[in-house]
Amino acid sequence: MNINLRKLTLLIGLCWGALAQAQNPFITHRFSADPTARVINDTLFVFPSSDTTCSQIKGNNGFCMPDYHVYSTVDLTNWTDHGEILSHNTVPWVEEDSYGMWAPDCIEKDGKYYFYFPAMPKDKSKFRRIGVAVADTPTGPYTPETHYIEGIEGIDPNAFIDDDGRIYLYYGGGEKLFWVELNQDMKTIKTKPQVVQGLPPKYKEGPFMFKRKGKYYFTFPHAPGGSEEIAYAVGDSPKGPFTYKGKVLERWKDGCWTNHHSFVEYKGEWFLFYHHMDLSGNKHRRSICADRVYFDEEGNIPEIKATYRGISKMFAKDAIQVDKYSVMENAKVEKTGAEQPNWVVKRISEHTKLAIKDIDFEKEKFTQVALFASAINEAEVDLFVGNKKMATFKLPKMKEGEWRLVKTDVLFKTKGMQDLNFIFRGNTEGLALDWVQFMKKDEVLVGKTPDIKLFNEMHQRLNIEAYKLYTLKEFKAETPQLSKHALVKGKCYINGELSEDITSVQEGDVIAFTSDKAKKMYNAFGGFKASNFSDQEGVNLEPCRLGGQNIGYIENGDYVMYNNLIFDRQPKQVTINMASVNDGGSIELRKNSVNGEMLARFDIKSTGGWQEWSSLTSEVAASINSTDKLFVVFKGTDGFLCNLADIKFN
Ligand code: FUB
Repeated sequence: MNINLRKLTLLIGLCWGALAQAQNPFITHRFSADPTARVINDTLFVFPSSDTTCSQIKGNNGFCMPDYHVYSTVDLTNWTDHGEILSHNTVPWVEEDSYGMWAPDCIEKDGKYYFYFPAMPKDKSKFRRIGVAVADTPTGPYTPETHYIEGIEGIDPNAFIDDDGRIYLYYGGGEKLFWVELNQDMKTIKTKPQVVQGLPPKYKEGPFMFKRKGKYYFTFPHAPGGSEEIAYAVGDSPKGPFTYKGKVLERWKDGCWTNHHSFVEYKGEWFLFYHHMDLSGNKHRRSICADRVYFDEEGNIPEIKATYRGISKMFAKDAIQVDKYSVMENAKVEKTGAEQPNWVVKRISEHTKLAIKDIDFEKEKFTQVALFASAINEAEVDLFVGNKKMATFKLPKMKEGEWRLVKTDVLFKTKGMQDLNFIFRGNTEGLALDWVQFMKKDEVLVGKTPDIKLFNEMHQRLNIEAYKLYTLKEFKAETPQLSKHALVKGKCYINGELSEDITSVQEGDVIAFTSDKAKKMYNAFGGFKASNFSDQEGVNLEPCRLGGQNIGYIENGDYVMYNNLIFDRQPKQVTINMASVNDGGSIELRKNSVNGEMLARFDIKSTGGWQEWSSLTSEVAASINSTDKLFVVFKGTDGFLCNLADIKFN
């Protein structure tokens, strides 16, 4: 599989529609670019384009962009994917399978939603034409007009309705950008296209207009040299002319040539939405991000720094991933070597600047704070809330590669929104930070082990959530799984001390596991989720429309293995729930190895969509019992073969 590990991590743990802990990028279950953010009835919607992987070059400029999804949030943290609203094969005037659905926009007028998009026309009259589709709700269904808007051509439409009710459409990519006034029908032009005046030379695209305190802000990606920065100009009329004011977001210097953005005011704050390729490392598979915008007193936009912190809510009571910083200088974010990847801050020195802004302490009375860190020398980390020192972590000398949870009392209690700042002292060579979390006295923090991989396996199998704070009562309620079908042979540390007895946990203790021997078992006859595998090669997890997660991104030769199934009798049949858009290939259930005795075999046939699920049943051709491993092996040719949601024997 060539999906990178950062993606894998971010995909794991998401459920269909709801993407928790959304920092940058904030949509991670699919690639998306060119985000236009709009506030509609107290909800923040984002209308981006979709980047996908084509097995052959399709579309233009290496982009493979078949459709549009719409996303929304009400809390800046949990995003809902409302699914596809339009595709290259659902618009009458668009060339089928043209993969050229570039940057869109959507705007409300008189209770209707007008979705503007550029696409390749069937009549091949121009590189891109601009069309409109109309809906009664922001999430659709959208009905596309049968023909594109006559009289204009180009990419990246942006609609703007001024306070006097006049409607403008901006668009284009090249040395020039254009504006045109639309009729009140929103579907036809009222004036001839005109060049937007006052902009600097060189390539520009993706215009986005907004009005603030009577000023018109004409904003655009601009490539004066190298990749695109986001720039702005201001004027006194939506028709211009504008005065160029400079850049608001620096260009990417890592190979992502494009950027494309929008500005939006939501619940009294301003935000910039944009895209980057950090998740994929591939400039044709971009992901959407957002950061806060602050205007100065004159209405200028001081340069915005792209952060990993993003705009989501972060709470002191949760594990705050230090790599989701707002400001970092003289340090590096690196991936740990663990199988289940994780990012940590490394190469720290006393010159390191590290801040994570806007952490919500709510009204909680936190008395302790824990830092998950690795240090090969004794070092000290001061944690400041604003500019007041709240705690000092004294990190002991650890073994190379060892991670420990270091807990300390806070020097004062705080509440509400606060910024965290870190200062480093001592011998910081080899120092690395993973996460920090605040606790109250009666809480038990189930901490990570020195071995991230083992801990992840533990919490996956025991169903104990990593980073979660449990009250002692909750923790005890969660742990009955330690008995019965679960088997624990590993070590448990309580407050760093090896402990034989997990039930002796006291209030305020920190628990760390160092074994992967515990195993949650599933009844093969009850039906179990494909995602509950014990091992795998090549597959990823993704949100499943049926609930939970399915395994997906499956290619030829990938497999999943289960050594966690209880067979209390010999099964006669097996039923799987799979989805695919392709015909061809097979799913093989085998015993004990990828080439083991065949239990059942299913041909892969299209179900009409990656989330259109279909049940297939087969006789079980060989014996199997609880001591056997079940291998599900995927065979086929190029591309993704199928998704698998669950398996049930009977
Ligand atoms: O996403 C395809 C194109 O790349 C957009 O239309 C441009 O704005 C650039 O982001």
